[in-house]
Amino acid sequence: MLLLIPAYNEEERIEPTLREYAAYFRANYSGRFEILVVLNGCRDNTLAVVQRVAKDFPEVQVENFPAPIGKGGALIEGLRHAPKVDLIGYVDADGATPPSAFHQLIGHTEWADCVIGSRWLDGAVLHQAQPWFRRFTSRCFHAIVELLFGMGIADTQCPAKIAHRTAIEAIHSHLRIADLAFDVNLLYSLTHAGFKVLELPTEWTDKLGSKVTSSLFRSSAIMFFSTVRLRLVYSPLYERLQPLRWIGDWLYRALRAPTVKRGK
Ligand SMILES: Nc1nc2c(ncn2[C@@H]2O[C@H](COP(=O)(O)OP(=O)(O)O)[C@@H](O)[C@H]2O)c(=O)[nH]1
Ligand SMILES: [Mg+2]
Repeated sequence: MLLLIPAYNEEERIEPTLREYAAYFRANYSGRFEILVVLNGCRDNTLAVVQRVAKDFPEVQVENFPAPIGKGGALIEGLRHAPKVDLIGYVDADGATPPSAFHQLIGHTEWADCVIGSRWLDGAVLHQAQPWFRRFTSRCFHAIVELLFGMGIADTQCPAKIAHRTAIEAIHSHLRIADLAFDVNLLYSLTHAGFKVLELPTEWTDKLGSKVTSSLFRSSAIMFFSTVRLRLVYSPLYERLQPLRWIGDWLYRALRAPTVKRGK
């Protein structure tokens, strides 16, 4: 199993998360797991912090991309390692998902191609919920995603996800959202290709220091545009919309949004 942890300026939050995950999975999944932290453009000391932890836990590795590839971009890079492992997943660097909750998701991978944690299903345990305005924007985003894609997933954005290698390999070339709407891209590409996604209630502790909450308006606008763009990419109209592509490119530049190099 390979666990990816995207991290951006996380020197304050990542160390306990890494140590907890490494110790937990060494005890419960010995010899069969690795952690890969994927950094990009950090302006703090995250890299040195991760390297310090890696000295104690050789299961921890790090990849550092200098370019601003975003959380989605970092995960797209990390998921390139899928062919080397049986299961591949990701969690946030701040420890919002405890390792035992992630382990529970792994326990259900026999029943689906991808298993995802949910904060919005009955049975979810929220030790500390997100602030009310975050939950409000999250529900608005959910309504848009449901309207555009109708996947019937209550929480596309919970960053606790694990999938079989085969599923990721099959859809990797369809991953093109570099920002925080990456999860919608992943889930829609999987379900569209006929893979089964199982959503299960999980455990969650909202952590202080969120970068999303501190730039909520810009992040939400970027996520909205990316979701609409994804809908267009998967629509028969897409080829005919090519002459209008500059509008999208302009919007992403104006919002300083991360983008992925596109094949076509
Ligand atoms: N590699 C990378 N990771 C990012 C970027 N932006 C956010 N992240 C990571 O994404 C995760 C979620 O960020 P966080 O601010 O905790 O968001 P929240 O929990 O949704 O409020 C953390 O692990 C961040 O370090 C980015 O631009 N690049
Ligand atoms: Mg967080």
